[in-house]
Amino acid sequence: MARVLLVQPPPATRNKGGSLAEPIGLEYVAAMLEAQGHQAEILDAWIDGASVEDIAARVRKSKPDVFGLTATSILMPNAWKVAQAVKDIDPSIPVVAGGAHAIYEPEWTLSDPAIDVAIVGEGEDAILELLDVWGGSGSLDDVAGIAYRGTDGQVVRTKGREYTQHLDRLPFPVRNQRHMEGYTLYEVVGKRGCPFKCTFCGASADHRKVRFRTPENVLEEVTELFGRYGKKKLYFNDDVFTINKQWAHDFCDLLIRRDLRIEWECQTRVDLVDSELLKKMKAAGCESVVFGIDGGNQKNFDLLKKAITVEQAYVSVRRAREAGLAVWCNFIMGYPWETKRDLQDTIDLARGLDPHFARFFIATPYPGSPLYQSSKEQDLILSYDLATYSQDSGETILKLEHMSSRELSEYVWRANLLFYLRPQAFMKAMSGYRRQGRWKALARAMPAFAEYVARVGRKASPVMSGAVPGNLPGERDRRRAM
Ligand code: B12
Ligand code: SF4
Repeated sequence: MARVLLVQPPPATRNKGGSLAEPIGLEYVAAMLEAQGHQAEILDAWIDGASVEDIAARVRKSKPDVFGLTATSILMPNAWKVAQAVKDIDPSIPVVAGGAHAIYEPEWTLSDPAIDVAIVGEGEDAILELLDVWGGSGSLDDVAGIAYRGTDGQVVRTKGREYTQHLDRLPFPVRNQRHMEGYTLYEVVGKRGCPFKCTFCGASADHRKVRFRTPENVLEEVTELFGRYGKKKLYFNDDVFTINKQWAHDFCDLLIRRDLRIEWECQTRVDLVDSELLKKMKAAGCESVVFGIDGGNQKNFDLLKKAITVEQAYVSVRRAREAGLAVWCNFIMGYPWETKRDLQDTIDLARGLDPHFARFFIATPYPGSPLYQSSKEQDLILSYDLATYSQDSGETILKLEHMSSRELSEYVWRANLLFYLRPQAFMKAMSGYRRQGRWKALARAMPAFAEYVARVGRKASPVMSGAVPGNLPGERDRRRAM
């Protein structure tokens, strides 16, 4: 039996790139470890408000046999700091890192010698095999889907690991009471993978085959979750919730039949919904839906390989509103080739679609995405310091062909103002809050929203963080202070 400490490192910057989100990858890994008789403990530095020193203190106290980290690219600089702190305490503790950065950039992940192994794919089975190796049986070479530093210091990638085909076989994520009280929403993963190839997205790089849990299995997890920690809104982490409409229908039918009155939110694509499905989602408790629009005109949709049309965007946003859902639309501005006309098209499209909420992000070449690859090849990336990928500064890290970084920030700033400073947008945002039953959340978010407006006013960073609808800026900071 091994004792494993699993850690989500502290957020890198003030704009933590989202919300207080459950480190669900770690929770899945912990579940598999516990199911096989190991002991796993999760330290989520975001919700625990833990610094690198706090994590080091925990390592000193609990002396784990193995130390695991999860990180997207923007979290990687802090993951390296944490890994170094562990090695300073005891260099013999194996340190393994998983998550998006390890999947897409294992060599980069291992560029800091404090990390011993990168998990290149799913981690539930890989960690068990690693424990066998570190327990004395077999060698790292035999563990599929990892990368490690060989004796000559060179990174060795082992053969690829098959993605888990039958997701129902995975034990439900391990959560703990204190953390669950803090999260604004509970996160659930109904399916894994996405077959689309949007060029700005990491998920498109490994063309993961979509695999589904059965609706019954998802509901069993949710029932258990509510039984243990009380009822809360759910957020489906699935890349595209309605990727298979039949699955979405079956899931909603089940919720309606069982009359569980669960409130939930999800993200999907404008080409994969219709009125019947959207109405059924609403009847099954869905309160809001996030559409990734990501561009402002057909030229950009095509360049981005979005595989959607402007018309589909109009039709689906309208249908979602008509179904009674609060609608969020995400936009990305500042692809290297974009002209000021393109940016104006994005602003016009946002206003024309008229969702309840719109978020405008600055195009960022996240490692793993085709945008990263092409920008790197064309020497368009201004910074490889991952801490700068958080959009915190409001400056782009891409070389823009048709404008300066400052001009782009101003367009993003203008997009927010022109979208929200319309009487109907204000009314809509209010009705969005009402539909989501979020009056308390609104009250809590107000001071942070005022801070955000002030920030925009100072032109410090026009990017509104809070990637999950329930988590407007401020909610997570409030919780961190707890
Ligand atoms: C839902 C989601 C979110 C949610 C919540 C995420 C969360 N709970 O942490 C929200 C909306 C908050 C969010 C925010 C952001 N996200 Co996001 N997100 C996702 C999404 C769609 C699903 C993540 C998920 O739940 N996966 C399911 C779990 C089970 O998988 P997993 O986390 O990968 O974990 C498995 C393995 O990686 C491995 N593993 C992971 N950690 C560890 C650790 C150990 C020790 C081991 C052994 C194994 C292991 O085992 C796990 C089980 O198999 C992914 C896309 C994707 N399909 O991965 C993007 C994705 C991860 N996000 C991305 C980005 C860019 C962001 C933001 C920066 C966006 C922004 N501009 O604000 C922020 C950053 C947040 C952060 N943590 O730093 C990128 C990351 C790209 C990159 N190179 O880093 C992705 C890949 C999508 C994309 N656009 O490219 N995100
Ligand atoms: S943006 Fe969405 S649809 Fe496109 S590849 Fe990424 S997860 Fe898939």
